[in-house]
Amino acid sequence: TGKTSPGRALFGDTVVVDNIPYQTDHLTNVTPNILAKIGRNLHRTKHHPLYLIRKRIENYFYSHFLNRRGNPLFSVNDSISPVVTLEQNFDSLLVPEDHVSRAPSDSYYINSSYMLRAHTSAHQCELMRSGLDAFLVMGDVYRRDEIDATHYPVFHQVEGVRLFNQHELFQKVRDSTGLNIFEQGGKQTPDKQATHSMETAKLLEHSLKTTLMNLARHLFGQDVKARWVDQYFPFTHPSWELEVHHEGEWLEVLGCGIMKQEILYSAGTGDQVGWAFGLGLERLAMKLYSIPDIRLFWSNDSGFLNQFKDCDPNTNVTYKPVSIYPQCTNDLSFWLPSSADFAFSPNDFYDVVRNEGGDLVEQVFLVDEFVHPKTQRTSHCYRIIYRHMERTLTQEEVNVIHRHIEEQVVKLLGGEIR
Ligand code: FA5
Ligand code: MG
Repeated sequence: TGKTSPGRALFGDTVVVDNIPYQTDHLTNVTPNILAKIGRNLHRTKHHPLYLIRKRIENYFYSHFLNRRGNPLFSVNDSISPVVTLEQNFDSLLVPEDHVSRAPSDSYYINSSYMLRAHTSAHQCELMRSGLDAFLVMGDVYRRDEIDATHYPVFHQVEGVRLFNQHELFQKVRDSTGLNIFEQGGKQTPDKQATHSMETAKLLEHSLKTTLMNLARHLFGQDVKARWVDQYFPFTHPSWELEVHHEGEWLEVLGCGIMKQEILYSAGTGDQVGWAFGLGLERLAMKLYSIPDIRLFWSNDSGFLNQFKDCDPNTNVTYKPVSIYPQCTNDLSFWLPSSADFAFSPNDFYDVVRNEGGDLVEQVFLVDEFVHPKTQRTSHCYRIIYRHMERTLTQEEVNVIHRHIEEQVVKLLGGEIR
């Protein structure tokens, strides 16, 4: 359709990402605020807490997994561009056409062919195709998501993949004669894929869960409280999530599973089997260093950064909040555009808020939704909580930002302020 998208309204015909121009189209929904995060590379910034924890993870894999020659088994890739094709992020991983993660309300699209990766799994296929059997990928990932203390639209993941041939998988089995990694004419069950033998499923699950539980112990100590929860991912079966206990609650820190055989097959390595995981660096760092709010990772404030300045990856640091400044709360109500213009989602509003308010916005939520009985128009009321991480905000300052948000709601989203 010839209708303008919020992306077109922001950038016109071309948007420059990582120094490369791209034609905008109806799917374009990246924002200047998000694009400004590309190249920050917090996971490669010396002494940043995300760098320290990433090194701790790397050291675990370097010291515990060696190949026959005594060299590290896992190779590390930490500088792959976050700009990927939809094929890399979704199709290569068997994500169905109608899966929620493909919705424009959930991912950042540059246009109909390119996007900002929503997970580091986007690189699994290309790295397997290049011949690697064991690798880690570390990088920034981008998602349109809620706004609160543990969610941020840019965060960092570490992907791990390990492949095995028949010999490697059965190496530690006492009598492996007659065992086969594949099984013909089998069926998929909750415990295994159709082409895998039961032994393959059990050995891979054991290897994966021991590797990750030992990583959790390496990070948080021998008596870390952690549990496995069954999960679903389109690219693994069976799949699990690991949760660790943090401040009285279970915090999900990673997803993992046995890689779908179809994916290995299309990567040209169908005679192997393997497991994969993807973990969230911020969540782990928040627990390890007692960092209370995910926005702090983006702070340039010396009060934050200096607490990690002299640390090496093995130092145990406990972050001490500099001080807690007061919040300002403002509500904003508007009539949604009629759905003929474009399908409005709350994430469209959250992006406008982030764009104008940046990290001064601590939380946004929908407090009221209302349909006018006569006109059938829908109105949303959002509550925006503002707080500066390093000083007290005045109500006047907040009002200026709030007014800018109202203006953008009208201009970009076609809303009508009530
Ligand atoms: C994934 O991204 C899968 N690619 C993980 C995977 C890889 C599964 C390989 C199987 C095989 P998920 O969406 O659950 O899964 O994200 C993984 C982790 O990233 C989460 O456990 C969490 O620690 C972190 N995470 C997810 N969303 C956010 C967010 N908005 N802010 C901060 N961390 C997040
Ligand atoms: Mg998850």
